[in-house]
Amino acid sequence: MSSADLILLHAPSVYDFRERSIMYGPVADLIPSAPIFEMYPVGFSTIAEYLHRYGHEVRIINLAVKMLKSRAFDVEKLIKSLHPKAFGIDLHWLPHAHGSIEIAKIVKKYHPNIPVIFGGFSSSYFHQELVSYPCVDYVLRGDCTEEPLRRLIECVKEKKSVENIANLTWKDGQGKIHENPITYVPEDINCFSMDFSHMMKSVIKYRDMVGCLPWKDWLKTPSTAALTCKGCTRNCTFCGGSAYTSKNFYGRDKIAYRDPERVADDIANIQKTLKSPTFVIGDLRQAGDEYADRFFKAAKEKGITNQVGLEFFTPPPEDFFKKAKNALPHYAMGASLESHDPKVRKGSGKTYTNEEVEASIGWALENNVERFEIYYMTGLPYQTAESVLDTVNYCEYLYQKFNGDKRVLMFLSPMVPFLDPGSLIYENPDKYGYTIKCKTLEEHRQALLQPSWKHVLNYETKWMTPDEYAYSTYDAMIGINKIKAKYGVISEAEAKQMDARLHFEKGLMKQIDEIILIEDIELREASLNELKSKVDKYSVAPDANKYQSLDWLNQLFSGNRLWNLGVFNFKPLGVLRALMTPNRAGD
Ligand code: B12
Ligand code: SF4
Repeated sequence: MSSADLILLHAPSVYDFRERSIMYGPVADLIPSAPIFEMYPVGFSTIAEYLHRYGHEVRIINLAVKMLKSRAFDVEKLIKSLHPKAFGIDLHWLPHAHGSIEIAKIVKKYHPNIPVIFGGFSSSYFHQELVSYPCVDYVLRGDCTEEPLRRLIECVKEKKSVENIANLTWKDGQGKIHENPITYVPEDINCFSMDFSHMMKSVIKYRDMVGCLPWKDWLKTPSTAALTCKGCTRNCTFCGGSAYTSKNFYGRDKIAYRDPERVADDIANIQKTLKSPTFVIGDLRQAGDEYADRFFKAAKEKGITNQVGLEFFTPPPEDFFKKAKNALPHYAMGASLESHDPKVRKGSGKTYTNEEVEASIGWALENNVERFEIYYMTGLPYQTAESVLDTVNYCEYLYQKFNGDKRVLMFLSPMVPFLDPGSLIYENPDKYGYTIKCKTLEEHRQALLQPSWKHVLNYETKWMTPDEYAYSTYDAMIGINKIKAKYGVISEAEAKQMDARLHFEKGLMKQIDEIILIEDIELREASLNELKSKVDKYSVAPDANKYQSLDWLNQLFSGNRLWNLGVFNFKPLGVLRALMTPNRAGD
């Protein structure tokens, strides 16, 4: 089997999660990943495609999925057997602070002379501390690393100096740290491509299906993404991808867009291979209504029939939904309202009103939207326990207003496990009424090992004690679940399972709170370990099911839908087509 030039490894959030007893709670309730965040960054695909274009072979290995799928999977044995020119590890999301560095240590143990490259948002934020770990050689900063990484791989291959590579933090032979400025910040992202066929080629080339999976249950409920931009025009106060964070920490002054025709192309290309929903990342109206119009026109011309998920940052007007209906036979909408409470929503950086949102929901429902997902979050500025519980009443009000329309789906989760570093709140905690409990990368690494999610948090707000925060969040989730069952949005059986899980976790949290008061360290550890099978039940057990985020996806793939004639178009002809027609936008 040929060896790749670069092997990209994705670590679990906590490296030894298979041994540790940690109650992760609802940390990953609204995403497809399990609570060890086994999903790798979309950027792995753009990196793989870009480097491949320049003749460098890239292999992606999702170690986290392999570990989740098999208790017996031996990480060290696999890493020992690999011999690329360089290893890349993502520390994009801060929740990977523990796992990513532990994996880097293993790489260095077996391959002391193979360079280890880190990248991603959290790597960029903590780059100096990160490169000071002996197991890390290079950190590539910024939100676009494809080109600097290409140059770095060439320098590694040709043993050349890296002193002129943009965005690179590196150590020289004497261990001195150098910080090359962030000068590679593309103004548009047309030259990158989410080449999905790379994943399938890799499966065949390395005979490793599991290692390529974006997340554990991807084969059961596949979905894909299409990117409209890098950076953001908004400043949500809790967000580490905001305009403020991008400018101050990733060197980006201005958002970079992908041409809307290319976004439509990306979706059409995915459709050649898969009958799965594609989520368009970023509000189509962020660059103005003309951008959205161009996207819809191109989507119609391409004949996109897969379901397309759209999100909004500000509620769209009626016209938008008419155009969506006309262009896309299957579309869904999603929005993070954060709270129903105007003061809390404003504190999170969003200024639109409930009336504006409700008008948009009405127009979407009239214009054939297939799902309208609404997300709420807890742990925000001005948010009291009372306000959290009031959100439940607002959910009921919405179902009443829209006659119990089952297309309206509501979800709530806490801001977990961390408040994003680089966000407005993280950088100005006093101003927003927060206390930041972890400042360094190492503090975050240690926090991740705490026995329950309430203790992992890197922040506290002055509006709720940690207990008020955790319990009001659970109570609101329980309340919303009941309302969804009442209006038939979820089945009685699903509601019962979810309810059982939430009460079970509330109870466990109380038990853990008592155990951590035990002074005898050995007895404390033993008592925590006794809970291991219980804490894993709804999180990292191989058959765990979170019951919140994926119920609609499960329905999509089990219901009698158009695209449910078999999820994959590539069996077997599609595989060949995908293998033979690489999608290289920007070539
Ligand atoms: C889309 C998105 C998602 C998607 C996932 C898409 C995916 N698989 O990548 C979903 C909705 C599932 C998601 C989930 C989460 N997200 Co998110 N997400 C975003 C969003 C909106 C856009 C990111 C994006 O599309 N990037 C574009 C792609 C193409 O590039 P990329 O993946 O970033 O990769 C590039 C660079 O980062 C870098 N890079 C990345 N990895 C590596 C590795 C190496 C070796 C190198 C060299 C370079 C490199 O190079 C890549 C190519 O240029 C950002 C906000 C924003 N404005 O950016 C938040 C954001 C990244 N997410 C964030 C968070 C916190 C999360 C969650 C932890 C939330 C949660 N508790 O559920 C989870 C974690 C998911 C998991 N691993 O299981 C934070 C991260 C802050 C931080 N520093 O930790 C952000 C900044 C804002 C936010 N709060 O939402 N997210
Ligand atoms: S949360 Fe707000 S600031 Fe962050 S990416 Fe989304 S819209 Fe932009």
